[in-house]
Amino acid sequence: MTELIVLLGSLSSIALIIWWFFMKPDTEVVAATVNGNEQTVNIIVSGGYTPHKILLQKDIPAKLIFNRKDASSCLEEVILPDFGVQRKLPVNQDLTIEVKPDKAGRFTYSCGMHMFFGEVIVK
Ligand SMILES: [Cu+2]
Repeated sequence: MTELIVLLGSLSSIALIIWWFFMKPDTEVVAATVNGNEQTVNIIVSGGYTPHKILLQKDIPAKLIFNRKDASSCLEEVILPDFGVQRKLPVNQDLTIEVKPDKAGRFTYSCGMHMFFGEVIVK
């Protein structure tokens, strides 16, 4: 019986992974607005992150302005591990997270439970 539960559990995880990587609609990359030596981008947090992928210019300090519309506790925290950021997001308020994109690459960020993901692309 336990084996059956474990098997069903693994099958549903596999199904979730397949859905996540191959079937989830991919949103477009949104570039931050550069203004002098600063770039900003607004991210709406509601059932995930919109835009889902953010493009930042390398070596320009960036302000990621998160506005959480979703009161579910799942999205109350955002983690950007590559930038050493872990912050609580207030509901219906802008919260600015400042990062220094000094390395080119693709960096994943997520909610505190690693359920919703977004991506910061630095070029
Ligand atoms: Cu979550």
